Amino acid sequence: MTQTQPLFLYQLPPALGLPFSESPPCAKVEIYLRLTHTPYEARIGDTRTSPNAMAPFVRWPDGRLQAESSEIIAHLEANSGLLSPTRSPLDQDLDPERLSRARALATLIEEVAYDACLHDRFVSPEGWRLQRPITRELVAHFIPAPLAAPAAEVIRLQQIRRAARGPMRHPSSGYRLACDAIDQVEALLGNDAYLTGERPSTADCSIWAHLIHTAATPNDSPTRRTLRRSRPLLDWLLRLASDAGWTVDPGILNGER
Ligand SMILES: N[C@@H](CCC(=O)N[C@@H](CS)C(=O)NCC(=O)O)C(=O)O
Repeated sequence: MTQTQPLFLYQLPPALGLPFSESPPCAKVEIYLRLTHTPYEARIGDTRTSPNAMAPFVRWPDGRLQAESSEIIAHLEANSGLLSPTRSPLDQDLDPERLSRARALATLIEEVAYDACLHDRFVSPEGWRLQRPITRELVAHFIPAPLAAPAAEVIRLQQIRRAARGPMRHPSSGYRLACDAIDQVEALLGNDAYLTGERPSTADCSIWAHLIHTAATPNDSPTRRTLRRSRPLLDWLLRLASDAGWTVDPGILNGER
């Protein structure tokens, strides 16, 4: 009898005292897998073996490799019985109008909040002071330890270039856009438990992964301040983490630790 291969999720390891990946796109896929009770095995991913040279990527049970967090989730949504017969698509039967607003916001957050987070961690001198040991530790998984320090500086330069590819090219207007997007997420959440009402959606997974990293970044920024001011958003971040079976110290998110 042939043994079915599990789904392998290749991702960057946890950092900052959080129990999930230091990379928002990796955390987005992992929370989706957990909320849908999809069986998987998490592995540290070497981006040199990824189809798009980035993490996350997965190895499907048939052996194919696939990258791009949104495409991985879309494939799982479209083939919900693939890995677990009892699994339903996360976005099934949600209010279509609310779901489409949440998805549009997810696209915006992935662009502006992600780049703001890169700016916080890699461009800002204080951010890099705090991020440098995390990046060194990450690269030491893949290359000989003596090369980790110079490699981390190369990665910093790459991330500085990536942070400046969109609105964060002009940090003051970039941060304004990102803060405005966070305000829109708060407005969409309203008094509900999730962005799409009583149940979380794929948009919750995406926005959650980016905003929990914004809140947990150890150095101050306009986006972190905007987020930390919002009790409903902080509660929503903790609620989703708990639904996924993760214990997150609230002090990491609200600065009281
Ligand atoms: N659009 C991609 C973005 C993935 C991404 O940016 N991954 C980062 C980690 S947060 C990465 O692997 N960076 C390595 C690099 O840029 O060389 C997705 O959603 O999967």
